[in-house]
Amino acid sequence: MKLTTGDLAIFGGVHAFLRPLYVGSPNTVDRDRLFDRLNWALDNQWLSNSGPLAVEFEARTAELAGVRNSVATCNATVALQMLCHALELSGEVIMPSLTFAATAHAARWVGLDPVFVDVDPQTGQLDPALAAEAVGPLTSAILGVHLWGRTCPAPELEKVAVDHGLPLFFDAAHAIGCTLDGRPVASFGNASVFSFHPTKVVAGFEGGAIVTDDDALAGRLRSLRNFGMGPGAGSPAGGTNGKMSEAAAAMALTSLDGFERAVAHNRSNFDAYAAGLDKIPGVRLIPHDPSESRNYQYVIIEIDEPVAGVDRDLVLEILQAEHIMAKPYFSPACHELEPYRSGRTFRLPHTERLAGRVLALPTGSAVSRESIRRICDVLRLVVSRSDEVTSRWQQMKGRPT
Ligand code: T4K
Repeated sequence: MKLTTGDLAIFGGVHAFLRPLYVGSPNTVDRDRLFDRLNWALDNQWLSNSGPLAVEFEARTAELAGVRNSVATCNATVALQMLCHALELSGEVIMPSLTFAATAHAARWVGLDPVFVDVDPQTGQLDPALAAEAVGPLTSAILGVHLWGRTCPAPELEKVAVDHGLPLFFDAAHAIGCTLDGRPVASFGNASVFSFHPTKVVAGFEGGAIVTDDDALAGRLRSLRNFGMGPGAGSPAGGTNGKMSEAAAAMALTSLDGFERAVAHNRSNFDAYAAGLDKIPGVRLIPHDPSESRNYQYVIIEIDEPVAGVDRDLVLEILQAEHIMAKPYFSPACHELEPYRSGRTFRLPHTERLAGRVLALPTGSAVSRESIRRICDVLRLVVSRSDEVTSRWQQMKGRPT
């Protein structure tokens, strides 16, 4: 256990972990089951183009999302792009800025202008009242994001969308298996998009899916995914290659088999963080609401510098020196990135504040409760000795103290 600032790796101490602990390490899967599926695909001599494994994965993800259709894709970014085309959007799309760049870039890539709206300062989720205020003559849709697997206020956003006659869709990249008052979050709005990137709770090497109750929309998406061919064809966008391969589907199915185990492990890790971070001044674990069930794949803390005595970026540097590879998800927020940053005249105070304060901590099957205890010990030491930590760091960097 580290007792003094000299024990911290950033000041020459021994790393808290020999091997780096990553945010987003893929959850373990049953390898025999995975190789059985891959062998089956090879024996079957059908490796892509809506093969049996991708079709099975679609059925299982539709059921989990509580909707009739799931359209499996190569990743979530292309899925979002295809969905923008299938919904025939033009002009502006209202969305949060506090999200991964993919949300905004997907819209931009298909010629839409993201209109960024601020978030609730406590939850980090899109503020529906501000979304309503942002609706203008060029608005063609609202795009909600279930950030960190928390639920964005989907029923309130549905009301805004209905009031203004706008389509509503969700970036649910983080939110497979999440529910609000028992209802799968991916069943809100016109459609939702999941990601099955290795960093996600269900991973397909790469992969995505669009889930929807709208059969006609699903038909258009299936055609767009396959070069614009087949039933549902005729989009002005033509089509693309957005298909999920059988190898990705084999991995995603096997990962899905272990979904409940992964969530239970993540939940136990979340509780260990909650206990370990309790009473560390200025370190707030973004909580969950009793109305939600989550997959807990993202554990997010907020560092309140005036209280903690250290800022988020220094905490990040200290943790990484310990081989605790925390990530500042999501900083900078999208409106601070090009191509949105240049010429920007507006501010998003809650987004900017949170983007400067949040950190994702490692979880998933590679992370044990004992590892979490050590991570929390490091955070407690840093905050309890924040003055000493800051002045040593300033000396080390040759900065005036
Ligand atoms: N919408 C939202 C809200 C999203 O968060 C994302 C993706 C998308 C849409 C788009 O989904 P996809 O098109 O990707 O399906 C990573 C992922 O690449 C990205 O998929 C994910 N969100 C984002 C939150 O994280 P980076 O730039 O942070 O990646 P990188 O290389 O720094 O890796 C992240 C962490 O994961 C590191 O700690 C290392 C670890 N890692 C990563 C990989 C690939 C592993 O341990 N093993 C691995 O195989 O974007």
